[in-house]
Amino acid sequence: MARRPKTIITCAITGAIHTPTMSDALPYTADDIAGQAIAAAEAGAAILHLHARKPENGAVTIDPDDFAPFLPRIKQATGAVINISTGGSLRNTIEERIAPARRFSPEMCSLNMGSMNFSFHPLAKRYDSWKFDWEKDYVENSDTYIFRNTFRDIETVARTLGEHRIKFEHECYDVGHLYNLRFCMDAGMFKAPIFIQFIFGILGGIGPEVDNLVFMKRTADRLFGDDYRWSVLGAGGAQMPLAATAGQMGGNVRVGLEDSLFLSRGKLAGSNAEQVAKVRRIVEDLGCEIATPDEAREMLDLKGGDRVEF
Ligand code: KMH
Ligand code: ZN
Repeated sequence: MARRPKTIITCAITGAIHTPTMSDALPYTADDIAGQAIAAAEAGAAILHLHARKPENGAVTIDPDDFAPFLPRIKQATGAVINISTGGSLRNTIEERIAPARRFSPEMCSLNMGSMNFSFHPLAKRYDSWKFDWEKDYVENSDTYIFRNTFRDIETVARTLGEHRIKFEHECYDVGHLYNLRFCMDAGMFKAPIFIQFIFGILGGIGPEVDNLVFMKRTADRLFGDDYRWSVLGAGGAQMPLAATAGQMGGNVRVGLEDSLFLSRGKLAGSNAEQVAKVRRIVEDLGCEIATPDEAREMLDLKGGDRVEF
């Protein structure tokens, strides 16, 4: 039997959905983002997907100056691949959203493959009081957001960041996004192997059922053949169950407090590293080996940690 490829664990450390009220573990100071990212890498994450937060109140920020205090610290302490989000806060232009990646030229960046509703407003009902002023409005008003990722936006990201030889984490929240990606590949925007993050359970995207994962994978097989690697992100309670399914199917997995604040049903995770350790156990129990950062670099054809600008 052919050897199974190793499993790449991505950990998304803080994101732009959850707020400090929702969990004391959600990192938002540079010290905490760096510390949790380093611990996640030590626990087995080969790729660290990073957003920034304002250190005084945890608000989402895409100011490159807010990434500057933690990127070099993470690089110096780990060999992990650093992936900078271009998702922003759902309120920014694409030029603003790619500013951190342009400045720091990481090995990887996220690239969202379609425009959509992207809402987490139901979370607001769970809290009577909030730690910081901005949180309630931010969460409640997410039912008015359109997450804009037009073909022109995608082309801008591909052209601007492609010059930096950045590899993209193509975030696909529904089957149509796979077809958008095929169209962009045919237009010459991306080079194989591409890396697709199948995303399930975001309100506005496809639901977190195993049937949907099988369908996304089958569709991607048809559209991309051997030209792609894939990973699974299940939002909220779907995180670990879908990671286990992806592990069984030979895929890669993404965890982290950006995607779920929980370790298991009703139990908040104490840190990102706890989630990484758990998914690592699951993957290893299934008979798979996890990939080191250098193995992930080879599998995804990355430019190398010595070619970043931080
Ligand atoms: N929070 C994830 C569902 C991005 O950073 O570009 C999507 C995400 C977007 O990771
Ligand atoms: Zn993100």
